[in-house]
Amino acid sequence: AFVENLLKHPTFLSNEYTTKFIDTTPDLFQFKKRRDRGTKVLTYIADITVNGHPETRDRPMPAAEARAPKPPARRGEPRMGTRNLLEQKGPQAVADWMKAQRQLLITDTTMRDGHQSLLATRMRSIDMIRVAPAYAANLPQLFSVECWGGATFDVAYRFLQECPWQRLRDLREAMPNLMTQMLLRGANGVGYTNYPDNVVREFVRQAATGIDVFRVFDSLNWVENMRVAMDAVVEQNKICEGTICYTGDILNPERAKYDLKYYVAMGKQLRDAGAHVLGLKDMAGLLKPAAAKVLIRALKEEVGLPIHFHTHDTAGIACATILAASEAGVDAVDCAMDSFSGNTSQATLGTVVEALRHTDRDTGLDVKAIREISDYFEAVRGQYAAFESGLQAPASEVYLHEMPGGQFTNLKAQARSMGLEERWHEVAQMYADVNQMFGDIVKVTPSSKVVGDMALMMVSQGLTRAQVEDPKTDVAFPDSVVDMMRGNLGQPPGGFPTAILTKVLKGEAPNTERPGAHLPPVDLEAVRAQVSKELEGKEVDDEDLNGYLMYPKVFMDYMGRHRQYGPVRTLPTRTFFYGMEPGEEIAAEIDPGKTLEIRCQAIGETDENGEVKVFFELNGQPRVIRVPNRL
Ligand code: BTN
Ligand code: 3PY
Ligand code: ZN
Repeated sequence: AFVENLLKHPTFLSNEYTTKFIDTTPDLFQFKKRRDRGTKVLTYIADITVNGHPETRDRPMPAAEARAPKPPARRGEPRMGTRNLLEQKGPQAVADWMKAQRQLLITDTTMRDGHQSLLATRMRSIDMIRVAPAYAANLPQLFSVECWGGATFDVAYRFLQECPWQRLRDLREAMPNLMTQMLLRGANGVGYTNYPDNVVREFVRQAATGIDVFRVFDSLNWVENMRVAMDAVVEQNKICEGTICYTGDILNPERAKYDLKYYVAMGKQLRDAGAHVLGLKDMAGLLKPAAAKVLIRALKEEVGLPIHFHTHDTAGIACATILAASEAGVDAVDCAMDSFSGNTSQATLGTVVEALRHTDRDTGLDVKAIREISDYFEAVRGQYAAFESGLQAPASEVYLHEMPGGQFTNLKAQARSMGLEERWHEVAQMYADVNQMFGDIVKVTPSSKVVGDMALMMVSQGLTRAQVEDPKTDVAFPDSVVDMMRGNLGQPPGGFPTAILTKVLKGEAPNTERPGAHLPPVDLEAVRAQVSKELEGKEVDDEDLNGYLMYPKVFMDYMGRHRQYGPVRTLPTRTFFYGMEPGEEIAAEIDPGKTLEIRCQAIGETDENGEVKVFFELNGQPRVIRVPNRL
C-alpha cells in the first residue's frame, strides 16, 4: 500500500522530484530508498549543473579545447610481472630478486603521490581505471604502481564521493601482473592520528586484499611505533617496505642530529623489525646528489636490504639525485608519468628511462608506452584545472622550509584562505623556525601538519619564536600541537625540548611510551553493528567497517550523500565537477554491462519556489529533475 501511495503521488507521476520534495515529504521516506540509481545520478548532475560543484567555485576552468582523455591501446596480453613472482615465490623472493638483478627498477607514482602533490589528491578513480590495462600490457617491467594510501583514502570519500576500496579492487583487477603499492603512515594508518593496534592490524588485513607493497613509515621516524603495522604486513605475506624518512642534510655538519650514523642505525632497526625492503623516503626532496651517493652506499653495505628510493622534484634536482642513487647501487626508485612529474611531484619517468638507456642500469621500459600513457594523463590533468596550485617553477627555498611535496601546495592554499598568500615567504621561514623550536623533527604527515598549523598561527598572530618560547607570553597553541607534545604521535629522536614541552602542556606530564600501548582495542563487531544500525540496517562489510574505523564522520557523510546521489564515480570528470550543457550527451557505466546514456535536453528557469527543472533523456526516456537553486 505504501508503495502504491508513492506511485500515485502526483509529484512522482509528473516525474518531477527533488531532494527537497523528499525531505519535506517524510511519509515518503521509503521512496528515497527506492529511487533508482539512474534518478540519483541525474539528481547529482542536475544539482551540479544548476549550482556548480562547491570545490570548483571561483577556481580556474578547464580550457574550452581540453581534449577528452583517451587511454592508449594495449599491445597484447599482460606479460609476467613482479606480481607473478610475489604470488609464486613470496615477498622474500622478490627482495632477493631486486638485489640480484641489474636494471634500475621503477615505481610509477602517478596514481598516488603524483596527483597528491600536484592536484591536491583530487584524481578520480575512473581516470585511473581506464588507463590501468595499458600499464599492465605495455609496462610489465615496472617494479610497482603506487596507487593507494596516503591522502587518497580520505579524499576519495570526502571530496570525490567514491569508495577508496572499490578503486583498489578495480585497479587490482586491471593490473594482475603488476604489484600495487600503497603508502601507510604506520600507527596512523591512512589518517592523522594514532589508532588502536587492532584497528591498524585490521586495516592492513583488508588493504592486503588489493595491495602488494606496503611502504610503512612513521612521522617522527620512531621504529617502535611502526612495528604493529610492519608485523601485520609480514603476516599477510606481502612486501614490507620499512621506511626511513629523510630530513636535514647528512653532508652539513651543522645538522648533526640526522647524520649518516643516524640513518644507518635506523635502517638496521627496520631490517631487524622484519622489513623485506628498505624504503628511503625523501618526502620534501632534500637529499642532494652527492649526499645520495654517500647515504645509499652506506645503507647498501651496512643494512643489506634492497633499497627503494622516493624523492620529490621541488628543488628541480630529483633526476640528478636519482642518477646519483642509481650509480651508488639503489635498487628501485619512484618516478611519475611525465605529465604528472616535476615541481612538488616526483622525477620525470620518461627522462629517467632515457637517461639510463644503453647503460648497465637500463630500465627495460618502453619509452613509447610511457609517452602514450603520459599523453593520456596530460588530458586527464587538463580536466582538473581547478586544483592546480599555480606553482610556476622549482625552488631552492625547500632547503629552508623542508615542507613535504604533498603538503606544500596544501599549506599554500591554507595560507591563501587565511589571507596570508602575499606573506608566503614569511610562512616558509616560520615553518623552519617552528621546526627548530620543536627540536628539529621529521616533517611528514601528520607531524608536518602540526608544524604547518603552528607556523600559520604565528604568522597570522604576529608571534615570533622568541615570544612563543618566553614563559611570560601567553600563547594559545593549536590543538594539534598540544596533541603532539602530549606524545600522541610518538617520540622524536631525543624527545621534544623541555622548554616548549613545559609551555605547551602547562606542567602536564607527557606520555613518552608508544601511543598504541595506551589505546584499548576496539570491539570491531560492536562497531559494525552500531554502524549498521545508524545506516538503517544496511549490511556493513569489511571495507565499510575499515572506512568507518579510519574516518567515522567522513565515512558516514559519504554514505549519506551516496544514498542521495548514487554511483557518481563513473561520471566523466568534467560532468562530475561542472554538470552538463543542453545538447550534451554522456555515458556512465554504473555496473559492468549497465550503462546510463544521459542526454541533457534543457535547463529551465528558476521558478517561484526557487527550483529549477533540468530535462534529461535517460537511456532514451525523458526525465525531469527539479533541484533547488542555491546560488
Ligand atoms: C562535497 O561534499 O563537497 C563533495 C561531494 C559533492 C556534494 C554535492 S555537490 C552538489 C551538492 N551541493 C553541495 O554543496 N553538496 C552536494
Ligand atoms: C602522506 O602521508 O600522504 C605523504 O605523502 C607523506 O609524504
Ligand atoms: Zn612523496
